[in-house]
Amino acid sequence: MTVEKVNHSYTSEDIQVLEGLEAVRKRPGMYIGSTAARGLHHLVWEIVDNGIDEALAGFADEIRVIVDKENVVTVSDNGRGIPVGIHEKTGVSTAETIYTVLHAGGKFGGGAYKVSGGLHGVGASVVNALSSFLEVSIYKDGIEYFLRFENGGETAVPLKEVGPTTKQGTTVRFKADPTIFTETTEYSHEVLRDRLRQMAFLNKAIRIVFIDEREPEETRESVFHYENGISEYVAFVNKNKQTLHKEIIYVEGEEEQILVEVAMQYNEGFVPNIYSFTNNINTQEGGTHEDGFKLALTRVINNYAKDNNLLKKDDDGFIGEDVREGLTAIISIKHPDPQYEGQTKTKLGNSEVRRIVSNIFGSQLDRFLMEHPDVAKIVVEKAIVASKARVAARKARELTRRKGALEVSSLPGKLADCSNRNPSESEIYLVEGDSAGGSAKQGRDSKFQAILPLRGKVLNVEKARLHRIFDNAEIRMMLTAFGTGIGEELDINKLRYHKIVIMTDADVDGAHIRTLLLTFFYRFLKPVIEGGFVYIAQPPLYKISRGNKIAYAYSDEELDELKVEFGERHNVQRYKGLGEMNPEQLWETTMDPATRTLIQVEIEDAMEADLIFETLMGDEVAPRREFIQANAQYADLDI
Ligand code: 28F
Repeated sequence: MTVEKVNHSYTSEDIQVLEGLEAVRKRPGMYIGSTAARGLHHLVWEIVDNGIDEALAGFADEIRVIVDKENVVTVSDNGRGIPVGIHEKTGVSTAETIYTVLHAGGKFGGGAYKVSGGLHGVGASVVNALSSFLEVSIYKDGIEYFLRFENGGETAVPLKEVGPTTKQGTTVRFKADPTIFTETTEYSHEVLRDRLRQMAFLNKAIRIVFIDEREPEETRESVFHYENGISEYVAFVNKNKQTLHKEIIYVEGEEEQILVEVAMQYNEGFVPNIYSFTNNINTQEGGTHEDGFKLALTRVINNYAKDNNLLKKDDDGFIGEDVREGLTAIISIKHPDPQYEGQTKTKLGNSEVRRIVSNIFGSQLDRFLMEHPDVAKIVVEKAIVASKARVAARKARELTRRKGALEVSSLPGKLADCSNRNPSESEIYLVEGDSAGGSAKQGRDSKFQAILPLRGKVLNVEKARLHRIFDNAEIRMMLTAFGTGIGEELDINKLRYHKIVIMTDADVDGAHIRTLLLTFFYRFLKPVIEGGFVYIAQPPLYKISRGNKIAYAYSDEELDELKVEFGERHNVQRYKGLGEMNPEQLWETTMDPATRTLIQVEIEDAMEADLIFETLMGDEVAPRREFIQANAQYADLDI
């Protein structure tokens, strides 16, 4: 790709001295959102983004990320190398300035723009401020330079020449400060791997090498390089799905300095999977690029169907939903000045983008359909089936609504509700099995805890159309209890419990039921997950006792520790299911707010979560079996 103004040469005026790094250390959350795992990973993204920018500017094509056993991270690129001259305003090197002055980057100076990042682009100095040490090596015009900071950005070694080199680029090595990241300084292999892979999908010219020295040999090194970029991303998302046509539709264009890329492919499923990105950031709330795509898709398919007599001239035609059933699409744009809106600032607001994406994508899709009549026929037939199903679904929904099945006035009989009517103080436990449900009912605090026992495996939502969802008794009970409604009619303000706790056995079946529930929430009650209302209960795996002394272990490690503490002659009971605990034990270990551990369900990245669901729910049996086997212990779904 090309980016305008890349040859802008930086002068001191570009760097505005704003505030010192102490501000960052005092209130890290303000700069990186959190000091938990998420904020920790943010440090890596910040440095990686700088390398990606150098690549998008056309000067680098490889980024390497290494995590060593001590969780020290090394990121390097093969670009021009950070400028080494003395900076006019600060009197120290530009490299040192970039790492010690807040907001010192092209971004705030005008001129060249950052393509990558943007949403989090807080600057390299923030990473320095939050690191116990940070080193920069610069390989530029045959000379290697080095500088080092300690204790959150104090210059320990100012820029110095090391000697001659044949290399070219920038390498940054840092260790997150454990006094800031008190929860953890350990990176997640999966989080790093998934995002780096995504970066490679989104930037086809870039090769990303990820080396995790904490991993066994087989998973230590990953190389991500996708010459076909987002087309390969679509193939990746669809890999466990039955696709309807082989060729992935790919469109690219540029207008008013805005680069647009779209890739799409239909599968046999019914749920749309549309993911949009602006400057490599997943715009989870969508925005004008997604709007433009949807408008053009509906318009072009309708026109094609009518022009080719696949629809009658006076037919009402397809609505947007009809042409999006079973569609996997990636929309990626690069914009010099993105404006974000929405609750989580992940909705693109620039209004010109709607028209531009619609033009570029619309005209090229039109042409694609003309040139590929076989694919066009499949797409139109799919939309015809979808539009018929939509009419049927509406009738079914009206029927259910008339019956009052979704009214709170008819709360399900199996629900043991709580007496508190204030949602922010109320919890509902979704409990696997009637017997555990019984224990939970007896053990709970009925003032604020409601219990809903769920029998059997909840409907596999992935395979069912919306109208069939309403036929499922378990689903209807849940929806009635929650009170929000579903899909486009969902009103989060009507949610009757601000904690929805999934409590399943610590075995494969329990993991499966939990995944099914999460799929259902993800597909139909997404705002409930996004609002942070969904939790997973952590029942103990073991009870250890000696005489009157009792303790519970939630992991094998914990059990080992307790065994030592309890000494000889202790008794260990392994809980195979919730049903083996009596009501008091269930309360004490899993339900009492004073002692329990709840894991809040987060969808960090909707796409990765979807892939997990897809692996479990999709039509292909083999990957599902593999997944369950690999996670048999206590399937950690990473969500
Ligand atoms: C591992 C992380 O940070 N790579 C970078 C460059 C190259 C230039 C640059 C960076 C100076 C004033 C901003 C070189 N030559 N990888 C990286 N590579 N920064 S960061 O310039 C920074 C500007 O404000 C660079 C000519 N122009 C720019």
